[in-house]
Amino acid sequence: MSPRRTHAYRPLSLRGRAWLTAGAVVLSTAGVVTYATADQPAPADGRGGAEREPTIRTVKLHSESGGRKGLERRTTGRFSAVLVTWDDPEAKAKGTPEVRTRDLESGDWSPWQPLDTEPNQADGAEGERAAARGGTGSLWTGDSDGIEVRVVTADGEEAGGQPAGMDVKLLDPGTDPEGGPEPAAYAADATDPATPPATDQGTVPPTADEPSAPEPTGVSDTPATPEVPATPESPAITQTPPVTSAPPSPTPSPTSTVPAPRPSTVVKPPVITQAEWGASTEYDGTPGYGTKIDAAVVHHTGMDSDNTLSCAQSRARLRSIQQEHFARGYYDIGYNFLVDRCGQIFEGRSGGMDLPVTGAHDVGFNTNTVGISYLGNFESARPSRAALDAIARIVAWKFGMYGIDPTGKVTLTSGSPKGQDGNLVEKGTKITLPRVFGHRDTNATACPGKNLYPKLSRIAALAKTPGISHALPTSDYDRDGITDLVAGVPKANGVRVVPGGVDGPVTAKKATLTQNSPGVPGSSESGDAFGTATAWGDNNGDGYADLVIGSPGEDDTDGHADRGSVTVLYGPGLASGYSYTTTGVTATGAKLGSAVAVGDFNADGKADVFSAGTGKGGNYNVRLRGGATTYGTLTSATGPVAYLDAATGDFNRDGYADVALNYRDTGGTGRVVRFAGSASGLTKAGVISVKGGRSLAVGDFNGNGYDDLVIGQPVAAESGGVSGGQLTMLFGTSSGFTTTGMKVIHQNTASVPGGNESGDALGTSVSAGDYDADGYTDVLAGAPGEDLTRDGANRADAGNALLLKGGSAGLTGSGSVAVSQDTSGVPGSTETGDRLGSAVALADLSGYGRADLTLGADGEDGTDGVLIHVPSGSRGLGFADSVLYSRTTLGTPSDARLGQTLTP
Ligand SMILES: [Ca+2]
Ligand SMILES: [Ca+2]
Ligand SMILES: [Ca+2]
Ligand SMILES: [Ca+2]
Repeated sequence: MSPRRTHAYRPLSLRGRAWLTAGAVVLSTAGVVTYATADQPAPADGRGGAEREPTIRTVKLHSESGGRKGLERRTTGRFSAVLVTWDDPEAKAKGTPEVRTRDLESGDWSPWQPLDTEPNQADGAEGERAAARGGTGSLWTGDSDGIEVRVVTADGEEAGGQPAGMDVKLLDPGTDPEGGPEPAAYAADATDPATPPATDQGTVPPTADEPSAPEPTGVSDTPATPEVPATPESPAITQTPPVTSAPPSPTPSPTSTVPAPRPSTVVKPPVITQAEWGASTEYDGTPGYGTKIDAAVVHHTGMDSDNTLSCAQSRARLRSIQQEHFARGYYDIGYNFLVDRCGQIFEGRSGGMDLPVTGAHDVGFNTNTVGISYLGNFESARPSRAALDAIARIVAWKFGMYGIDPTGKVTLTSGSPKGQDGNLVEKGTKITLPRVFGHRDTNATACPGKNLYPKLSRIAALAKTPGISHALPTSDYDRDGITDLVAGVPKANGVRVVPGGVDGPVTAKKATLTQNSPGVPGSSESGDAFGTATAWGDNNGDGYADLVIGSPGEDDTDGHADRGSVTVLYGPGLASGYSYTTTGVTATGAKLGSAVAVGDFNADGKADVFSAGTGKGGNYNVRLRGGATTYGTLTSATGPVAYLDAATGDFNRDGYADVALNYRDTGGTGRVVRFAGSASGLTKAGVISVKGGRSLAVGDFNGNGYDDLVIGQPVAAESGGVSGGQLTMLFGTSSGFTTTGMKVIHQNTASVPGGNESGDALGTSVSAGDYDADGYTDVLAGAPGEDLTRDGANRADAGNALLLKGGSAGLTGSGSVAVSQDTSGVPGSTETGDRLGSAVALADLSGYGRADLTLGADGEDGTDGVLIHVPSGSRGLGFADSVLYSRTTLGTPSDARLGQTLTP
């Protein structure tokens, strides 16, 4: 084993910011205040440090000759977002207000960043009140303690003639609220009391229900409220502008009458409430209500800096947007809902998520619409699949209260004059629009951005699918916005859970789960193979990912050896849940839990569990939430099949999650069987015409909204194809998979690094994720049998992995990258038998929207095994920031073959 690094690192998305470095000059002149920086830096994710209340500081800009306005560099209190405001709402800044800020941690000054003017979008009385001041939108700066402001023309000259009363508001969103639900008490799931006779396929009714997770508790009803801190003595510091009274509203006329909530035909998606994201409840007014919901208006926040946030920072960003909206005179945050790229949904404006609360997001059209904003600038960024799905779920739930067709059209009447704050439609004039439209359809704005706007029809179509009530896929058990890593160590009957973090997986918070862990059902016995297969999904519908773990070597208490079992552990505690075993097939040797997958097959809002076993010709078990089980065999053979792997997605885009299952039949041929979700559950749809292999992954490789399948086929004798292994990609369609446009990729494919050699075993492992945030799912595939030459010597089975890019034509060889321990920056070096690529995961473990590479090498360090994490950031793959997790790092036993299995 060669030298390795286990240093901490920061992802490229942070490191890559090309901040100009300059001395932290603090200018102090008469009447100008420099702030003391007494605040202690806290972690970037706002957790774990000292609690801080949200605060807003206002600093007046200086008047300079010729009516120029600005602010010299100065040290300030801590803030994370800024906006510039001025007295006359009708006035416009001459040119563009720009800021530079000093990073709290590094002390580096940022380059100049523009602030976009954002017209007030409120109507009626709120509009009158909000019209008291002009201003820009808020810019997320990251944790900062210094500011410099200027207003410049396009050629960079400071511009004169600026509006009176210009100031900059420094927004400190404070820390995330503490608290979360207590782990559910463990209760064992009842075993099916009457096992039906063994048949090829069958169903059993639900037995005892799974224990349900508690409602979130411990969340304060009165979270931290924004306060203006004790201000240094200076006339330059003022409080947020006082609330002014507003005259009665003209049309449209939201009322203060609170309507009765209406039930929806669609299950409510998991929403992070105002209390959970730490909203202020010091509202500046009382939002009114419409009478119904007619349409959804989709927005983006439009700031490039929002594209650089981790989803772990979304809660803080929401608090800063609420602070901005307060500062601009709104009653509360203007949007009704917000989403982020990870698919987290946040409650926006208060007043009742299930009511037609009038927002402040689209002047003239705030009444009887729901405003949904996606954090980010989608003029530049590409929307994520998770976010589009989340928006569709909100639309469907809200529309389901009123029986509205999301793909229909609606005629709306403008309630504010044309030209007011960008409104395009004269007051009283009717306009016919899609039920899901963009802000730019009614306002002179680019919002929701050129990359999101074309997706609105897809959002509407998704919202209309019969399976729209589906649980949102999640791999985030602690609900901090970041996918969490799981490494199965079945030889040691355990799994390691390493939570994601803004700087990558947080090994200090790693957890070891075995059947002897508190709250985990069963007990650990030699040969259980607990951890052979693992999958994330939200089984109890509380928004926290739950972990499903297969133990194919588990014996039952009646003496059936290797019957196998499946354990479900609820997030965030992973210390409660239930387990179950086979139904309906011969018990001994069934080995249930050889493969598992989690998806909402019947789209009731709670994810269900699919599992399969190798025994008895292969068998499967579909357990819907609530316990109803269907089961069957894979083949008519009596001997064992091999190499099970399951993956889930929505191949026909009907909203119901589907499953693909790989096995090698008793004749030695690889097969893939497709299962289709529907309102009644998951049913076996048949073996597909393309041969199987040893691994499967699902993603939307061509970005058309249908999930596609990639089959890893490492062994020619099982799959056909080339001797060194290959990948076969099939497109999903409205009727399932099609071989039309099917792609086969191997190391002799054009643009793919390396060359095909017998025994490379490319496709032993595959995983799907979007590593470059272009909206197309990419694939990471392991070739643990790849021999590599280092220092003139052949290193047999050193192993490597291939990263293949998705695009409008799906996966091709174009742009593919090979990664091994000889890649510059990757820890260690290639050695005989390392088997890098024994398992792979392509998952965003830092929340920046780019999937990182996690590679298992189960033959490294003898048979101890290791994991290697290669982050992906805005500058590309961060090989130099790769980290190796050894047996010592993760606390696995020796010879346990860490790196044998990874989730997803
Ligand atoms: Ca997480
Ligand atoms: Ca859950
Ligand atoms: Ca489906
Ligand atoms: Ca991609």
